[in-house]
Amino acid sequence: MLTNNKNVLNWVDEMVALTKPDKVVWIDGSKEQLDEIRKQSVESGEMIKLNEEKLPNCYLHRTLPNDVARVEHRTFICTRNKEDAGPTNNWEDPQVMYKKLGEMFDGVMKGRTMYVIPYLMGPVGSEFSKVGFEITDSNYVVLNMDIMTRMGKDAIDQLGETSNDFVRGLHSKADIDEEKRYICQFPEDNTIWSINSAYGGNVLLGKKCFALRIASFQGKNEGWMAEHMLILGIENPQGEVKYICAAFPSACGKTNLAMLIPPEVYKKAGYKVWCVGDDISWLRQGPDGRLWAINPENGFFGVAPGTNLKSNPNALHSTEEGTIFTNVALNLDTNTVWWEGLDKNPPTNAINWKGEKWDCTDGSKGAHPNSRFTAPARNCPCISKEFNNPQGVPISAIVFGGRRAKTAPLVYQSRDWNHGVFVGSIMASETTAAATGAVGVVRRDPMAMLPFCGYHMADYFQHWIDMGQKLGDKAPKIFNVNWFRTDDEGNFIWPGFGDNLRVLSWILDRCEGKVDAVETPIGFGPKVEDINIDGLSIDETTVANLLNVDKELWKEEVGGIHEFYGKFGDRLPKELIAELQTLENNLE
Ligand code: GTP
Ligand code: SPV
Ligand code: MN
Repeated sequence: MLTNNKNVLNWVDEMVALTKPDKVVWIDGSKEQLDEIRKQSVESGEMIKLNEEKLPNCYLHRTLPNDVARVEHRTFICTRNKEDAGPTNNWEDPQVMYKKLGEMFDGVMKGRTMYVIPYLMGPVGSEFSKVGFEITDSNYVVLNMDIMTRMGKDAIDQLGETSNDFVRGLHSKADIDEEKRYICQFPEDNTIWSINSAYGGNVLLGKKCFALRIASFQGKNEGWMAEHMLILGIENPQGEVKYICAAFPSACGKTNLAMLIPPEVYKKAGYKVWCVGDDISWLRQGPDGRLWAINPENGFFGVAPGTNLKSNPNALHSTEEGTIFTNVALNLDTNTVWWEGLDKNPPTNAINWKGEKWDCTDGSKGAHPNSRFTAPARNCPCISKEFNNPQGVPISAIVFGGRRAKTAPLVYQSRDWNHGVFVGSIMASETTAAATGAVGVVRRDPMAMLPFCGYHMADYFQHWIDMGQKLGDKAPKIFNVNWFRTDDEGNFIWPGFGDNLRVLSWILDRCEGKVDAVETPIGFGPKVEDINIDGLSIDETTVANLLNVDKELWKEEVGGIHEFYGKFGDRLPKELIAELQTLENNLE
């Protein structure tokens, strides 16, 4: 036991009585303890130790083929009133769910070790950080939580001896039975129960379950925001750094944007990019009235496929030490890892993500499309010096974006905060492999929070509007981007990745009032000549195409927005209805 806090001890006792483990181990975060767990995991085959010279302290883990992504259809928000979960969440009554899962958790850890993991979301010593405990029977969870959070004593110290303000997470792999898989949030009790998965976002309870679903609910009640947003800093040649938060749906480019390498012309001019976070932001109004962000996480749970020295060298370098790879291919000749898009030389002597001998010429994939790396933030060559700053960083712009083959232009700016909330609320994006289900289907995903909002989505929109009221003229400017427009052959038109800085520069120039814009039916767009294409192979005609707002497509879009908004009935803020009306008028 690491603490005398009775609230923690009583809860752990209850969970021990329920799950009946053979042994209880409190995780203090010490190297000796973690080394022992790593050793056991290698002995049991749960993890494979990789080449110590090429990838020191790195491991490979494979999950079952039925357990490779978040499961949105089995994720529940359990509030006492069904209404409070809203039309976009699965709901069950908390008493019913506790009973149902209670039966499944009863005795589930017999013959197993229970780990009790204290962890902190947010920088040590920050008044914005929050404490969680995760109880789990998975070594993989312990070792991933060590990378993704500040684990052990820091969390115990932050909680103190008497506080009851911590999130109670219970996880068991159980039988990894997908028919009995449940990811349940009880926002009114600060509680998360997850069973029958051993994969990423389903089981690393500090991440989506706490830092988004529970925290969004806390934020609404406490006057702050928990968002699915990266945080990056852009340093100009004068050495000033401005910070941007960006919300894109899963597997739509947050990690890539957060660590981008400036294109040559920007590098030469003296621009630098600093990563504060790649997935989640907690945002509050600071004493100066501006909006400030912290990254609650301590590592990156990033998409492996497509990550390479050209697309995202900073992410790749982050994985060179102390990293856990999940569901990638194993190169048997070198005992290193490989995934699609890493390089053009797939290993000829290899094991695929399913653990089978893999023939790279037979058209099958070596790595799962949602294979991931869990890498410590400290490894990232461009990690911001503010990463551990308890105050966080002040935000100049908020950027929304998704994967849209046609409708959304490369970039546009909202007319004001409420219009920006509207722009976020109508986000739509093609689905990706980050969740189970069909890939490439366009769906509404407001603020990239559809799978992560822990309460009624219309109340969430209202909360955004309220935050804008509080921030007044200190509020960040709000933009929308789309890196994924395609030509008639289906190829991406915009080069993307590092070149996205060209768009971010326009965004910052707008924030500083340094550049004009053109008014379009959907908001302010750049003048073609204001997107710097120096050093790119595309010309101004292509840029004009990328910026084009097709009125006919947008009229269709309005139909989809009406349908989506229809779900929320009276609870939808009237400000958003007015914005939709304005859009319709502008399209006439
Ligand atoms: P989660 O971790 O699931 O939240 O994903 P993410 O939003 O961090 O996405 P990530 O940066 O890992 O990118 C996902 C996929 O999008 C990868 O396959 C990238 O190669 C691709 N991608 C990222 N940025 C761009 C871009 O600017 N253009 C294009 N065409 N593809 C991109
Ligand atoms: C996402 O799907 O947005 C992720 C991966 O960041 S997971 O942690 O599995 O949710
Ligand atoms: Mn994510």
